[in-house]
Amino acid sequence: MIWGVLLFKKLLIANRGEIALRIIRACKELGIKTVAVYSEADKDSLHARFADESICIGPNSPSESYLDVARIIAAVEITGAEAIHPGYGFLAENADFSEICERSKIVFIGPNADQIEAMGDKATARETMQQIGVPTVPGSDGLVADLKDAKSIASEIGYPVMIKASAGGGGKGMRVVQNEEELSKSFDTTQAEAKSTFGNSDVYIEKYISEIRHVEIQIFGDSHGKVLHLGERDCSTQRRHQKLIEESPAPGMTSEMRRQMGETAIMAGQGIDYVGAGTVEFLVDPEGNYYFIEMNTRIQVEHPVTEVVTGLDLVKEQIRVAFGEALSFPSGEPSIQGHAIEFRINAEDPAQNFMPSPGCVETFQPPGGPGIRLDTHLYTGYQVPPYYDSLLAKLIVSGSNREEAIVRGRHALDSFVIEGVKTSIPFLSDITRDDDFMTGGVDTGFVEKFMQRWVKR
Ligand code: MV4
Repeated sequence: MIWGVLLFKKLLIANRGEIALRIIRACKELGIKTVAVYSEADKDSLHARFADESICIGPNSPSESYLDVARIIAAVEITGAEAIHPGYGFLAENADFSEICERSKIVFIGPNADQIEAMGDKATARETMQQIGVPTVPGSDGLVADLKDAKSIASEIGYPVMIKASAGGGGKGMRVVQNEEELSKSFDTTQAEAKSTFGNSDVYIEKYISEIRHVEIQIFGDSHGKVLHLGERDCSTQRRHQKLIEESPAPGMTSEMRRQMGETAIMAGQGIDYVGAGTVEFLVDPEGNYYFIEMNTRIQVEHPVTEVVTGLDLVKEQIRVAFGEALSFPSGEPSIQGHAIEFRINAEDPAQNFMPSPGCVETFQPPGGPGIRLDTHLYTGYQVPPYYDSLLAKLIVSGSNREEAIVRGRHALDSFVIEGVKTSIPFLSDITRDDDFMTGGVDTGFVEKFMQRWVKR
């Protein structure tokens, strides 16, 4: 047992849904008591039931509950919790929140404000990575001030280019332009949109790379200066920047590429003295060249894929390193066993352009068997509220190789019964039967092409 962790007794979870349950599990294993916070819409939720204590912090709207810093700090004070786990989304990448915790002597399970800020501003992140020697996409050195500046950079690197908002990320606030005429039309608009969406008009430019795969490396740092990596996840199966399927290892990845990209991701983490779980996102082109695009300073939705192929518990490790423990993970290249695939099951109707489908879960019959993990907060009779993201469950399947994982995934999806709300299950099941998906030749354009075949089916 880890003595340092045993010295602390109570952790508050500033989140809801499946990730709140995932954090409760980690705490049970570490012998830490948990406090759940919940909104009125979540009064009958499992996270409020399974935590040792729970407190209602406000009405349905996220801004008056899970995003309200004052209410969450008040819940910490009332319950005497010593730490906060923010999960993903909500306050997880809010530098001010991390700093408020630090100043209030509450352990924030995540990086400090400086580390969050270093990566939150995408142009700064890009410049920092360039200085460290991490490969970035050809483009501007830092911000682009005006159209004249933009034109000169674009003609140097060649069209098409992308204009990206520095305060954006995850696909928000970006535009592709094919030539100088389009650049002239779009530049000021992109700046103005960035200003109105993010309150910051800063933009930068990158060469547009097509036919890419989205490959991200999981890293972990501790407060003793150590940073290691846990291999990659391929997240190319996305629709409108919403990931649908993630897997590890990435199809087409060689151990030499993993070693190189892993080294690069560690350099990125060390360059900002990173502590905690982080993800370094790369674009990978068909020749295998890779470029840093963003870093996420939180535990990600798809972390179980890495847990399954490494056999490690990332949430327990987050808690340990936040309390100053040294990383307990083995050093050196990670040992990857078999193949894991995560299917995100959302309360959405794929036949209606993925329209959200809240309501009552009348039947909940989950799949099981070898190589099946299900992270979910559902139960029969659960009311899916319309106020939050539509993730209902994460089905993580594994096998000794990709083929076995796909077959298990297909059968698990087909035997998974959720009635009362529409879900993405049938759509995901059809993807597991697709030739392009099965051969692993999937890039970020896959879902759109698949949709065209799917609607005509
Ligand atoms: C790009 C790109 C092509 N070239 N940057 C989208 C999300 C954000 N993390 C970065 N994104 C992209 N940046 C350059 N210079 C294409 C995308 C992109 C994408 C990236 C990852 C996964 C899916 C994507 C879907 C569309 C566009």
